[in-house]
Amino acid sequence: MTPKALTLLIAAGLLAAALPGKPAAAQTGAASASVDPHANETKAQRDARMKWWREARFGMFIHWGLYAVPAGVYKGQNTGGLGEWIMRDDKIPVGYYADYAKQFDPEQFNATEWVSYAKTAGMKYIVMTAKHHEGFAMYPTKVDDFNINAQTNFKRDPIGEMAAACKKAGIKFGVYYSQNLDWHHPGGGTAGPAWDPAQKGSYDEYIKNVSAPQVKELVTRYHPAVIWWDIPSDLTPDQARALTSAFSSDPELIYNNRMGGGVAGDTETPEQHIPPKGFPGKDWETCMTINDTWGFKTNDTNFKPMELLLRNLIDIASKGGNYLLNVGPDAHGVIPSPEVDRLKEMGAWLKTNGQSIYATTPSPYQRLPFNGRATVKGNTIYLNVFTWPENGLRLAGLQTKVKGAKALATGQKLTVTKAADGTLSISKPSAIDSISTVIALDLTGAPVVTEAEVLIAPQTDGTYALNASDSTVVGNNIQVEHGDDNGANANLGYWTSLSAGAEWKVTVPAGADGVYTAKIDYAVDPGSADSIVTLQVDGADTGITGTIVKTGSWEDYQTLALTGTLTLTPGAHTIKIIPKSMPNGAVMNLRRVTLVR
Ligand code: FHN
Repeated sequence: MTPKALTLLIAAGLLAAALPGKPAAAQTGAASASVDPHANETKAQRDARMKWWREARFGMFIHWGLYAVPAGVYKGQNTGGLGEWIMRDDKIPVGYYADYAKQFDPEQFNATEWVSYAKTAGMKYIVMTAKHHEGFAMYPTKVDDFNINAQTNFKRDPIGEMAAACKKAGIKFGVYYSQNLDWHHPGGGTAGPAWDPAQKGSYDEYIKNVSAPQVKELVTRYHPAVIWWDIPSDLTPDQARALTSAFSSDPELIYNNRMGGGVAGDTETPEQHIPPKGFPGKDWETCMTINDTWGFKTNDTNFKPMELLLRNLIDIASKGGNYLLNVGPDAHGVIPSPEVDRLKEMGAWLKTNGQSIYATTPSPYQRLPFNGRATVKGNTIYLNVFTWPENGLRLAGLQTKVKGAKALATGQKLTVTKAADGTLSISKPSAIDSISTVIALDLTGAPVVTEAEVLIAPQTDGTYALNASDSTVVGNNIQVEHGDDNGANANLGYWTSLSAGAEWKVTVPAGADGVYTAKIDYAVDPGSADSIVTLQVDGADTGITGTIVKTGSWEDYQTLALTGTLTLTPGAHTIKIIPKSMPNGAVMNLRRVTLVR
């Protein structure tokens, strides 16, 4: 985990928590039959409604609004935060901010071109900000005149043009709508105290007179396939109903879990991270920036490498989710070229390997013995191999008979041999893709996988190496990050909750029982405060603890001897590592725990 990634993750959590009066239930979308228009639909109806979305896997998020004018700079100072939050972060007065509209003339905006970027990238849908927290409508709303048509010289309708261009290109179009935060209109949420008297007003009036009629306008005028609410609030049932009142005309509409007011919504929306296990049985979508901001910022050039973006998409698909990847166009209507370049490269890979992503179902494996991911479609398992293992590609536990294997990109037939214990070995294709080589395994039926429990035995020197790659993570706030050679370099990262940990099953043969000490190989950012971890055996505390002192960086690994001992008796045991305190919001990147007798 990089410090930047962590900062964003924490920011997202704190952000939600900082909103006044936002109960936890609203964040997770507690169901209520009366206010959610989809609450009573049958599974078959839901499956039919969600079909295109589930098959899509990859979409484009567009954050575009007045914030593209300051582009992260106010009165000569760079904002430390997100581009689209500059009004709130720098407490820009309402009138001053509204004047940015006079400079907003995105003469190069071309909906057909933007949609073509999405299409070339292999994206199947677009979600674009119709109104973000700044309160500025990117379409000619009749609700009031704080909109692109009334305030700027650009007398066009970006939302309408995008909707039309998407329809022409056969891509689904959705709108993002900030229903709760609105820093311009009196009564809109401000995420903390208001900073301008012009913001004072009734929230109820705001919902009734601004949010609800604008949502109705968007639904009836543009018929979006998706409404992307942001951020949830504790709406009353009447306010929630006012927001969804127009939905009856578009029963196919899909909306996320960020409305609040007891509306569960259709999709979970992890932001800036990929949950280690996805959301089994639920529809979910990770939204993520390509650099570190959603709305354009001149000074943010921290663009993620395309390898990471693509592997993120593969990872998400292997867990049954969608990837909504953001672009932040500038005030001229131009999507930054580093973003476009990455999209093109992703599209090139997907052109030959997209079969392993679109309309797939999650991996049947809990863990793979190589650095990569798996997806399934019908009777085919797709293996996305990030790093070809030096000792060859092996796969254990597959019960279904293999008919044949090929490299998806080239069609090259591969040889599959089966060892006595059922482990398959797959021959190496002549062309290896440095990002991911896809192997399609054709089976005689739908894949059935039985995974053997990994029981770790002592090494020849009597120590136990409990590697991150062999661990089972507990909780959704920690994940195994596979390094390039998986085994030695994998680490447990994104470890951001006291309730998250990792465990290993060990077998202790007679003679190997006794008293052990422990050490860990870990790395942590120098900016972090010290966390404390402890080990448990079969759920009981051992008294072993360690204080995680800073290393040089998230990648600078050191060995730390923990204090205390644990006793292992003959038989099988579960060793678990958990944090006791985590003052900095993240524990560490952990490569392994070594037990020494
Ligand atoms: O505050 C917003 C943020 O500006 C951005 O729109 C993201 C996208 O998911 N959502 C909010 C934070 O959760």
